Amino acid sequence: MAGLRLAAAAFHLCLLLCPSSSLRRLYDDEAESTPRHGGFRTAYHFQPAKNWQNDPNGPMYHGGKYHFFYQYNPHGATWGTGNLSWGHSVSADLVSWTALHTALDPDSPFDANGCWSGSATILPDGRPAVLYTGIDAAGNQVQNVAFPKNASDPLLREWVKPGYNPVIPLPGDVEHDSFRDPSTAWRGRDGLWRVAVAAKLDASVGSTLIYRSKDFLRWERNAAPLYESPAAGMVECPDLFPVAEPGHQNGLDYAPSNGAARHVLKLSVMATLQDYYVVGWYDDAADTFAPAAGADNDSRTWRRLDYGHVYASKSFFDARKNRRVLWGWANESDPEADYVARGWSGVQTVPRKVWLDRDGKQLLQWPIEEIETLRKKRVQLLGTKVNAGGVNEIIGVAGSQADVEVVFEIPALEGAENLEPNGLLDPQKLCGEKGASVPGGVGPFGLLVLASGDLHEHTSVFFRVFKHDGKYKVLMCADLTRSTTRVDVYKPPYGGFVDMDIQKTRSISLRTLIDHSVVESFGGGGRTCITARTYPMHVEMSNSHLYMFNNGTGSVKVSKLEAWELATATVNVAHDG
Ligand code: DQQ
Repeated sequence: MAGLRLAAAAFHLCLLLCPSSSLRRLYDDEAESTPRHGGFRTAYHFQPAKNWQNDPNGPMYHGGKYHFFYQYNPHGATWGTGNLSWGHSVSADLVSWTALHTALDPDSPFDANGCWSGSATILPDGRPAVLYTGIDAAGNQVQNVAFPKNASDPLLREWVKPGYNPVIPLPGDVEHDSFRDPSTAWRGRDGLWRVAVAAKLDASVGSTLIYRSKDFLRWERNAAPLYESPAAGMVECPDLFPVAEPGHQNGLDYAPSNGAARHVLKLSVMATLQDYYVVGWYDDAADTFAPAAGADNDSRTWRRLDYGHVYASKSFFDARKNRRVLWGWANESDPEADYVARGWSGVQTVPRKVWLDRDGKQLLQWPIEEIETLRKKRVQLLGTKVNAGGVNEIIGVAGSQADVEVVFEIPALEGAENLEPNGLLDPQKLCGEKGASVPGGVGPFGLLVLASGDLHEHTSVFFRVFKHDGKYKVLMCADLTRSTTRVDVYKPPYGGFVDMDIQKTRSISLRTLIDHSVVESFGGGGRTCITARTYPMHVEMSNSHLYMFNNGTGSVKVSKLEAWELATATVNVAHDG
């Protein structure tokens, strides 16, 4: 029987976390897993067979297939060495992917120095079009259009770039290198197309411009930008999308909007490489977006889409399942020489379904249900306790390729630590100061993943409850500081607050997807997400382990824990369509 066991080899962690008397063996299973050969390469996250990838581009559902394009360097594992192309893969289920030839390559005067990010739009006749940024022969950023050569090819293998490109040249008030990343286009009540493009105006004001068009070919700039703020600098990869009523999980495609429909605006802040979003109202008469009351215009004050290592995210409406699906790029965190030696760099998050929480203020994000088709061996525990100082091993699933869902119940909140008045300002710093090894009141409790048997290496994903201004605040952390014994990789503590009423719920859920070098976590039902890249050294010699721990003063009840070992998906195995 699979299940939980005492962290027999937990000596090193317990020096930090717990009195050894508190460790408990619940039940045991000796099932061991064989580490997947190939080190840090992922088993079910999207990666091309080799080379560099960064931003997700033009995801769409068309003709019964999902298409995913991505920033790709066909010549190597770094961004800088080549002029970027659009990689292209297709899938029936967003889990298994077949690689096709690149869709766009930098071979025309209007994109001679690179085919940068962009998006797909399904035209009224069902034909897809992509708008993308070309770095032209003079080094200017311009916006181009491309269409499938043969729209009835089910794989849309070849793409044609009309000679009349660029369709949107560089405007006079924008620097040559600050004009890019067209969004999916949508139509307003006047029947005109709109597209959002990132630009830095007058060398300093980070903006999202709106262009309008009758025919998808000739585009005119709207006088008012959709967004502008001098504070955050250049903001890339804009994504504006409508959301259903709070609490409704269905996604919406673009529809004419009179300002009464809630939309989400997501921007990627270049200075911090972080994605932020805000809920607000978009009006297609003026082409303006009003963030909900109380939201500042500086995008850096908005909610983070992911408090870890995710950038340049992009969503699309999935007509097959009537949902909105979002992807984001998770870059490597080890030195360039290492990923060059591996021959690949960059992964995409798992596709996430996104919808608006009941509070109307925040998104909920959750791995698409198709990921669950990979679940195989399962461990389930109901009504377990993790005592103060306890570290319990979850055994029976391969710790390097797993999906773990756990619900922690908190019997008493009274012991929560006090948070100083400005403690809410920097959750990442707080996670650094109050790591898993710092005993608390209510928490820290959570998971230790990708752990070596002696716990020398482990990534901790955990919660800690604070008292602040008469209320309780839940902090979620993913701490990489002990994730690897290597010193030359970026291994910060990541953190974000979970916007929920813990006093009411008295419980909090955590789902963590573990995939060799990715730890992707969803706290509080997907209110707070943290994606981390990690490079544990023990995987060369031994299996990775999985633990639950509690380093608070009171015990925590685990009302439900389910952990699955995940099968390896067929993702772009060497094959070129
Ligand atoms: N990456 C692309 C740009 C975009 C940036 C170039 C964001 O189009 O602004 O690879 O990561």
